[in-house]
Amino acid sequence: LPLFERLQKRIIDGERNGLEEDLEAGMQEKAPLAIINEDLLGGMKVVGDLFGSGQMQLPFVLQSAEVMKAAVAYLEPHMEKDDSGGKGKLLLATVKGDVHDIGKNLVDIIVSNNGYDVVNIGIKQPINAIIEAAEEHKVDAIGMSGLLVKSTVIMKDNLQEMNSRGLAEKYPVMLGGAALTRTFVEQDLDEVYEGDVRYAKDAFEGLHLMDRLMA
Ligand code: B1M
Repeated sequence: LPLFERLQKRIIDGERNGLEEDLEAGMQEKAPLAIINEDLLGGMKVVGDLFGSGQMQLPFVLQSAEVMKAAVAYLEPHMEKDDSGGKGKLLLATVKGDVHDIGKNLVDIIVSNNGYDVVNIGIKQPINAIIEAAEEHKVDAIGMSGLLVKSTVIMKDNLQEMNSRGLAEKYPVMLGGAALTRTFVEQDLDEVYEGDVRYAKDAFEGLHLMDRLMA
């Protein structure tokens, strides 16, 4: 197989042997971010489709996710970056009950490589932990990720909790993850939250949102 098709197939098959060599060769031809966006994410999409249609079992999805993470970790140090920080601070968490973190971690990489400080508190984070970390680190905005349909309900509860604690004015919120839609966030949840709540369809939109918020 040609190099970039092979890289994509590695994600689908969860095949890690030889991954670094292929990524090295790939970086001779294009930027690390282009490899992620054009090749690796396509592989994850195939995995999602196969799993969703019952053609792939969960342990294999996990293997694919691990190869994806290893690939991103290998490419990350080679990315162009302004990691000086100081443009603003974003808290990132995957919401309670949800373990999906590949997308959240991509947002972390893109936003922190572009001059922001990111406090990434990980997966399965209840709203108390999110608020506590936001207050402790004095962040400018809160980002919540979730891929499960039930996570969209949790996000709504979280926004209500922030309203009731009087934190809505203080924290603009950015939401992302495959189960959300722009309409759900920017119309339905916008009516719930007393502060500013926005949808980011991908990591770059997350960065642009931060740029607008901090302008
Ligand atoms: Co799960 N899973 N999974 N899974 N998994 C999905 C989400 C699913 C859609 C698959 C499917 O059925 N086709 C489905 C959800 C269905 C639903 O809720 N209706 C599903 C399911 C059912 C489950 C389990 C329940 C399976 C089970 O146990 N029976 C279980 C849930 C466990 C839990 O959370 N409690 C589960 C487990 C797993 C693994 C552990 C095996 C693994 C996760 C590994 C990990 O993340 N460390 C996994 C994976 C890999 C997937 C799929 C295949 C791929 C997700 C992914 O990483 N995509 C996924 C299929 C799909 O999404 N269509 C699926 C690549 C990633 C870059 O995309 O995260 O969407 P994404 O991020 C994007 C944007 O959404 C955005 O930016 C990124 C791109 O730049 N974005 C943000 C994301 N967060 C953002 C935050 C922002 C801004 C933008 O600001 C804050």
